[in-house]
Amino acid sequence: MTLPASVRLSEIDPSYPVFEINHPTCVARVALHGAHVMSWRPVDEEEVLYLSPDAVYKEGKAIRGGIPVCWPWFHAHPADAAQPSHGLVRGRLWEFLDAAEDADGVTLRFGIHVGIWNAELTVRAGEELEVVLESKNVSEVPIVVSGALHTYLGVSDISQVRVVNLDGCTYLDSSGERQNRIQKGDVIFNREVDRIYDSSSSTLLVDDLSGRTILIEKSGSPSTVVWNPWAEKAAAIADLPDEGCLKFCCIEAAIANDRAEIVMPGASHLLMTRISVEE
Ligand code: TA6
Repeated sequence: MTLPASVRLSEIDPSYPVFEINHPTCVARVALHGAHVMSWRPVDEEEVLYLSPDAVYKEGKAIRGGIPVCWPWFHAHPADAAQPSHGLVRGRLWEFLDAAEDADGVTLRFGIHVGIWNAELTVRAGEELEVVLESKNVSEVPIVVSGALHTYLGVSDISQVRVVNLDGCTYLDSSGERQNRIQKGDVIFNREVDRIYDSSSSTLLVDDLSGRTILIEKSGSPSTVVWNPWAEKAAAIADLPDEGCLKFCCIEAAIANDRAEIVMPGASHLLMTRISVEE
């Protein structure tokens, strides 16, 4: 495997390879399991993503933090409760396709094939982080695809952050009894938040304590998921420390199951998220 000068292959253990990027623009790590971005920061910034110190690194288990790739469905399988939550690929070993670098950053490409499902994931890490999931239909019949780029963004204190630009959007509130609601103003966090917004627009994560604002752009995504489990649910998540829920907010470029894309034979669907730190 030939890698550009700014990419080095390391391992968490011999069966768990990780691409380490040290480029003039950014520092990042991407695991081959799940094609999972574990960390990323522009070179003169603090880490942008949250990675649980209790994350488990083993085949079949998704890393808690970073950017899990949930695909080819979001959350519960729409028809078969026996299928795993959030799809089939977040804990699997992907194939490394290639890597390249230029003055603006590093591009890594990964591929996966599970039954009728084929995808490619492109990670472009530089001053911005861009992740593109391409669902490719190489079969003879239409396929139905949903999913999410389930981004965990690090925050100073969850009670001090706001998510901006969802005002007026309808959403499915999945905390407690599922209900449809309308967002009024910014999203704030003072209890569990588990919401699927009807929105294909960008959002901003404003961290009032640290003074940092993160811009989350996206495309190919009719749903924005915002999630923080809050203390009680977090306590039941084994790979998250008790205080972990204070330190992240998930903002996910998603395709909810009821907004699933039909991909025709020979066609592709692109789901993209782009993250940058606002000046
Ligand atoms: O995207 C939000 C969500 O679906 C929540 O309902 C919550 O369960 C979360 O993802 C994490 O799921 P996981 O399977 O990674 O524990």
